[in-house]
Amino acid sequence: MASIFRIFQHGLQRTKAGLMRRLQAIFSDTSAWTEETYEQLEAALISTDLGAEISTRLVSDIRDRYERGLIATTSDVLAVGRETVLDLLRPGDVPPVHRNPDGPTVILVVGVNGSGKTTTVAKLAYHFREQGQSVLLAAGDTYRAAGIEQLQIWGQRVGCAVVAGKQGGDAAAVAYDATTAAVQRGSQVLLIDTAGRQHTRRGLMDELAKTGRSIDKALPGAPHEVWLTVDSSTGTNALVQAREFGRLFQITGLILTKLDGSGKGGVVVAIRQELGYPVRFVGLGEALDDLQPFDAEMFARALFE
Ligand SMILES: Nc1nc2c(ncn2[C@@H]2O[C@H](COP(=O)(O)OP(=O)(O)OP(=O)(O)O)[C@@H](O)[C@H]2O)c(=O)[nH]1
Ligand SMILES: [Mg+2]
Repeated sequence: MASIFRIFQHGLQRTKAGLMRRLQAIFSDTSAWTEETYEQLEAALISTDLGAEISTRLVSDIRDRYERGLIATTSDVLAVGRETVLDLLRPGDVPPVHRNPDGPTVILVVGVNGSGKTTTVAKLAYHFREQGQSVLLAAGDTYRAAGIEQLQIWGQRVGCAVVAGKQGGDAAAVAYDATTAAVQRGSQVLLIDTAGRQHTRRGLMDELAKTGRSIDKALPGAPHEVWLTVDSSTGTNALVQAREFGRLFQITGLILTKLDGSGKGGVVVAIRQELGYPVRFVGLGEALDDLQPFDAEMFARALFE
């Protein structure tokens, strides 16, 4: 298996390549750093979607160190970037995943259309199976044609049973049945897929809240974790989505999908900084083993080393 660092490096290569190209252009023929250098540097950082606030702060930190004669090269700039990003991700403050000691740990996966919920549920199933845990899946997307079938196909691939209802049926009822089934079967993890919904659609958001309540009815205290999938390429809109879903549930983690395809890996840091939600996993490709537990240090190194 490739080392975790290599996996992050690979997944972040577009973000990194874009950043390096800009940094080289800025520093290749710059003997003394000027106002223009800092402006370009800020633009380069913003292009990774680190966000304006973090980018500005990073640049002023770099400027300060340069003026005090502490740094002088591109690799010094990268080192400051790495250090700052790691600091902002606060890996030491990420609470462990809430596990239910007396039964299934129920994890509800929510997010806007196409953000990667269903494939993430499959990848998570694979992850927990690899850890030797018994996993049950729930096809809570009763809206989209083929939404149920898509999860069933994944279930077969991973070797997990899937609780499903009818298309057009009541998603909250499926979630209730699946939770009851997970208890009866003695499953260790229940992963519940949900229909994609725009955070601006009130009716659909209410239905999601109802799904949450029916899970709690089937197993008081559940869901134990609510994970929001966010497509990393959505940039700052990811912040809006996270905020809106956060009104329905206490979001306990984020899953940043499609980091491999976007040049905007910095959004991970912006969300952590603004909303405090910890990143649990990142999606670095389409294969089952392309979902990686988030590692702040590997992330910071892959971006800036
Ligand atoms: N490259 C890459 N593709 C991904 C990743 N995660 C998901 N995808 C792709 O994104 C597309 C949408 O994924 P789904 O899992 O169907 O998304 P969803 O949120 O369930 O979509 P809806 O149910 O329609 O709301 C699929 O083609 C996935 O293969 C990732 O981390 N990297
Ligand atoms: Mg889906």
